[in-house]
Amino acid sequence: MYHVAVIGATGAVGQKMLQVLKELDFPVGQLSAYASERSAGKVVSFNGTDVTITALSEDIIHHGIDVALFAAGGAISEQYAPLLAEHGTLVVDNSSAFRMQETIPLVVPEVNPEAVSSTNRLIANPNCSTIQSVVALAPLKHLGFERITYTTYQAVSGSGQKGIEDLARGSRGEEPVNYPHPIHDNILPHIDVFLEDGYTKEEQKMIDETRKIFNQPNLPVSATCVRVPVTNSHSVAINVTFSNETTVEAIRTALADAPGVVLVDDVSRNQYPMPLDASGTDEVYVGRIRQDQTLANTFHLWCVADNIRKGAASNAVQVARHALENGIHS
Ligand code: A2P
Ligand code: 11C
Repeated sequence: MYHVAVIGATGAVGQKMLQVLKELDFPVGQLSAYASERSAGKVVSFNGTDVTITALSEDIIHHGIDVALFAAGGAISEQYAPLLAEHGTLVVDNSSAFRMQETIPLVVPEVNPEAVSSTNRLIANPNCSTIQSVVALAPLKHLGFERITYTTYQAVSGSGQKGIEDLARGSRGEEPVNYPHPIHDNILPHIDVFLEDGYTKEEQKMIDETRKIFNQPNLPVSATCVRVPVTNSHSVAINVTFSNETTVEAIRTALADAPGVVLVDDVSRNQYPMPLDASGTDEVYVGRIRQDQTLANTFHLWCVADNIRKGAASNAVQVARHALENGIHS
């Protein structure tokens, strides 16, 4: 059994980590919850028990933590995650701070478990949109990826509690606080900051992380990331070109057998993946599989997953479990 810490335990992802640690039967001997000074003394619930929040400080290295799950944003991760890892804690970081560092594994257990080596105590959790996309694509890797494009439809829960509140505000006719425009009854082709080339950072994360996870640094990948007025679960339209010929039926067969994937693809009965069905689960749902009529060996896939669970909390817990099973922490 392990002493497990959740950093950012009052946030949307941190709260879900507490729930998922229990639901996925993670071997928690002791649970410690950390957040900012503002939350010190508040309580959160783990496995039916109240846990008092500790204000995060460098003292944490003396708290005997075996496994730390970080969900308090990049700046907090930069300050504390390497420090804890140096002191022997296995750290899984949900921020983007370390994802593209060469020596730090970026892991989705169903996709690239081999990226975890026994020497690395700091492991990065990919972006939520990336996680569900690579889970949907991994079973097709044997066909050879030539090119991938993503168009996302991302829920407001991806922005944390403040995104959910802006959608609620809009539905009451109030102005947004978190987003630059109303999200209620609207869509925003804008997630994270704009970069010099006109892409957003969210789009660039999907591009870079896909290349790293599939170990194809030069793979042509492009993305358009869009915020939609959905409370929870991201959807991604994927267009993928393979080096080898295949069929819709062969893709369906590969996905039906794949770990972490649920095939929902029966348009004769109006069956396709939707956010309302994905929310509250850890699977990635894939459907609307069809040939692109404009390009050879190219297919469309539609995939939906709970961005707070598989896209963040559940994947982090699964990564920690995988690392422990592989002997990272004694
Ligand atoms: P707090 O509630 O005390 O501000 P979300 O992404 O849903 O907004 O959550 C962010 C999480 O990160 C919260 O748990 C928040 O705690 C935590 N956090 C923010 N700033 C700090 C900090 N300086 N030290 C530790 N945790 C922090
Ligand atoms: C969103 N995907 O929906 C983002 C949230 O790099 O971990 C997660 C950002 C990240 O806004």
